Amino acid sequence: MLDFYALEDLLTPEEKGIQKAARRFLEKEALPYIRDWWEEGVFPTHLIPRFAELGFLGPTLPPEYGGAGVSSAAYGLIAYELERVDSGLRSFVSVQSSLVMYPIYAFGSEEQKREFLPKLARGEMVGAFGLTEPDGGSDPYGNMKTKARLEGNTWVLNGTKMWITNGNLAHIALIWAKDEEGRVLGFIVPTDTPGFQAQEVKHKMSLRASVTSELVLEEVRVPEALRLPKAEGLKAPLSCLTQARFGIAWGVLGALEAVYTEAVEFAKSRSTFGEPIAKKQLVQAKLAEMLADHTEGLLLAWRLARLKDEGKLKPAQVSLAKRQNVWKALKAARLARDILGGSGITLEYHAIRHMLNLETVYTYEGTHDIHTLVLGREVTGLSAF
Ligand code: TGC
Ligand code: FAD
Repeated sequence: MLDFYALEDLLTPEEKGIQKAARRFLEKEALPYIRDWWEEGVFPTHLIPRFAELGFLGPTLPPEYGGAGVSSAAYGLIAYELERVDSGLRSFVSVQSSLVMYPIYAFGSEEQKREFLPKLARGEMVGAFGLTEPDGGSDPYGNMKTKARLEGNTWVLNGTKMWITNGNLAHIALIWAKDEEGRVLGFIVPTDTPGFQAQEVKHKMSLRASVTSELVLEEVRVPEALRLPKAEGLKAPLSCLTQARFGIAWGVLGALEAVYTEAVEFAKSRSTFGEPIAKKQLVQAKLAEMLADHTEGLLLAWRLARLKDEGKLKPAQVSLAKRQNVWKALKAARLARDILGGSGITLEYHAIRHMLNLETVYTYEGTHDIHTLVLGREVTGLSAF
């Protein structure tokens, strides 16, 4: 791992082992093929059982529910290694772990936890998280048109969700909907329920090795037993986002390492005006910027992980880390693309793929500007949304 400030000294032996094992596996089974998957616009579903074997799915959950009970930093390092290959691989794991397993664990009944979590951990079941709607994702409450109406002991769901990762792969979708009083409730919806349809979004120029879908629910009937009993109000889905944003703050540093390493190697081997471009001050300034950003980002992510395990984490701290680290990674990918010159526009190199992926990461899980406003509210006490 790129580690300018010896962060490894702050990790436990277990955390270091998890990071190294993840890197070994991904270098052999994912990195050599990612360019083709991305170009073909496919997610490598054959890796799902391998992710499960390696404990990537719900790793922080207790073993009784299929997790490994590892630390938040260990989860962060898994996200880092996945996103060093591609943001699409990290997205799959983020959704399954933070946006599907976490809410079932935090807001589900004991029966729901025992029924779903072990299958999700084993990768036998894939989940999706449906919060965003076509009219706009930044204001999930104001734009939520999906309705849940109670008929006897059955909920009837109607609405449309947009940009849903894993939508066409999922066996279950967590659907957030408003009841007749406008309260936000969460439902575990088996995707083979009559009236549920997933349509894959095509022609994406970002996150191509990830499945993104529109979900349409027409009179979808779900028993009360599949409603998350402890989830009431927008706070429930937002607290899932806090988990996923934490993983993103780590993950994008993996992408930053990938583009930085590639740019350094290229700069040393490329000569203009009789000497390597690595010897030019303007190129060195760009590389120094990337290294500084990676180093700062890693320290931020590590501290965030320890605060999380100590139960002291505030959502605004996660907003700051998501905002800063994604911006740093995107900036680095653009700089790396630049250093590579014309070669930087082809998929022969990783920079442009990471750059295009990171445009999505900049937008999902709260756009850069939404996190700016979260911080603005934290500082001033005034909401500028
Ligand atoms: P607001 O009044 O601020 O909050 C409502 C209640 O929620 C609490 N809360 C949080 N709790 C936990 N974590 C957070 N991050 C929280 N943010 C707020 C808050 O304390 C309040 O609780 P209570 O007890 O008072 O009711 O709500 P608002 O309507 O003003 O909205 C605030 C805003 C704009 C920050 C929020 O809506 C927001 O985060 N918008 C961005 C939406 C977003 O990030 N969507 C992501 C969709 S999922 C996705 O993109 C997956 S990509 C996955 C992948 O492929 O990797
Ligand atoms: P909008 O909310 O319409 O925002 C458009 C622009 O307006 C942005 O620049 C935004 O910053 C700005 N803006 C909005 N409000 C304000 C304001 N108050 N002040 C200033 N500027 C503002 N969602 C899910 O629920 N589940 C998923 O699995 C999921 N996966 C995704 C995968 C991909 C590939 C993508 C692209 C998105 C995914 N999303 C998912 C949706 C994602 O969370 C939303 O795209 C995101 O929240 C932004 O919503 P929006 O696209 O509707 O943009």
